Amino acid sequence: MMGNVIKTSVSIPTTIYNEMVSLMTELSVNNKSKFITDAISNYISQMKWRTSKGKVVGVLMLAYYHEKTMMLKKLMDIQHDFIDIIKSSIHFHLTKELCFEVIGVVGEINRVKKLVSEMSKVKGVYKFQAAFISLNKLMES
Ligand code: NI
Repeated sequence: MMGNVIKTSVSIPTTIYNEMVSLMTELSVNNKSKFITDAISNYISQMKWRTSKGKVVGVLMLAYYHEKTMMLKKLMDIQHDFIDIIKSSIHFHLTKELCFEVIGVVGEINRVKKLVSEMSKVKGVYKFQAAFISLNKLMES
């Protein structure tokens, strides 16, 4: 049960709205307000680390086609530039062409933001996602 609620009005692109409705149908979810609340809540926790201070810990996930050699070199160069905060990485060969990589990162927020920004600028990466949490918060709880 939700506590105090606020009624608000937002504009959503039709394509996103339709995707939401079909996902709700697939998942047998009827409560649109709860669905949107959960989505916003997830997004907030996904983005919150960017406002934290001190150290953050998390992973970068990338999917890419390894035949794009220029992109691959750029990805490697960036990782070598950030060896001070990159702790580990795992590479999965998904298909003959497609690779999936998870890069483990621990470091000062500004340094991590710089890495995420550099990585996200690399053209030709099929999927890129960053998931981080504040190390301070983690140690408090
Ligand atoms: Ni591979």
